[in-house]
Amino acid sequence: MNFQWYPGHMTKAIRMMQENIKLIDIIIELTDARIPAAGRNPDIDELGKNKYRLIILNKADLADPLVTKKWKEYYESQGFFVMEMNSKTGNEAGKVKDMVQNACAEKIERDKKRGIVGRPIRAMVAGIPNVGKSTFINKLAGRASAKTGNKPGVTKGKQWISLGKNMQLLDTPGILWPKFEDQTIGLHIALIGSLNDENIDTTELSCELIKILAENYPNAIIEKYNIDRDKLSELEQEQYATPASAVLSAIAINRKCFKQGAVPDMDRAAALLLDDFRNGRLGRISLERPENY
Ligand SMILES: Nc1nc2c(ncn2[C@@H]2O[C@H](COP(=O)(O)OP(=O)(O)O)[C@@H](O)[C@H]2O)c(=O)[nH]1
Ligand SMILES: [Mg+2]
Repeated sequence: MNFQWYPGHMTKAIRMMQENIKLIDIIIELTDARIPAAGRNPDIDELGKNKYRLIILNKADLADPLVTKKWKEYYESQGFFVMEMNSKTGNEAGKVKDMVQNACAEKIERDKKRGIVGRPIRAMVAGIPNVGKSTFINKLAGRASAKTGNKPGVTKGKQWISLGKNMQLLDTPGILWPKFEDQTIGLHIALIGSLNDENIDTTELSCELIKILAENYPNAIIEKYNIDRDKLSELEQEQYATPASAVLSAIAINRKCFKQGAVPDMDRAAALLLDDFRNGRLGRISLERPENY
């Protein structure tokens, strides 16, 4: 499969970040806990090389907790401050503020020696579209101050949100467009639903998901859709069937998605499977493991 992103957006977003980055002490970078590697744009390391760094493994409620723990250790070993988070509940918002103060301790100490006391730490949130930046900012601010939704918000004037007396947050997050350095990255971003499905063959996409799950979560689909293993073997014998398409047929049968003539409707089954996966209804699943990076 082939995945692309319109490159025009990228230069504009990077320019915006280069301007804003001068104003801040720390970058709070959000990445999706299900795809912590593909969900980061590596340009941020160059952009933020003189800044304190905090990585938020967001949507941790949808990811495999054991794998998320390994990712936390992985990024910590690279010198980042790391936290896992569910921005929808925002329960960890207080902890984020504490961690920002910790991450910037050196600077706070340096300020103190110069007689500067009580100057708030300035932070910017950054991440790829749909990772949860607006939701995160709202929860940190404790009110609906940033636009949420599936499209990146409209930029207005530069505004700071005060988070107590110790911290200020730029209300416009830095949008990092994903970098499709290899097709696995594009695939993973498409699977979590952060690429527009309109231009993607979702049936093919769902077969890729089936292959990944078969390897790492072999029971997730079988259990969710009550699939009988003998029936599955039967479907695999059909003409043109592949192991993945047979699973998709079985899902169609289980969910009673049929076209005329009682033919399993693969497209509807694919849409259903992707939707169930993206909303955590197949369980907490991680698509990437630090061992492979
Ligand atoms: N399950 C879950 N969903 C989240 C989380 N954070 C954000 N979302 C959802 O992800 C979608 C995109 O969020 P948004 O804040 O608009 O992303 P942005 O494009 O980075 O600003 C929305 O539907 C949010 O409700 C999270 O931690 N867990
Ligand atoms: Mg947004």
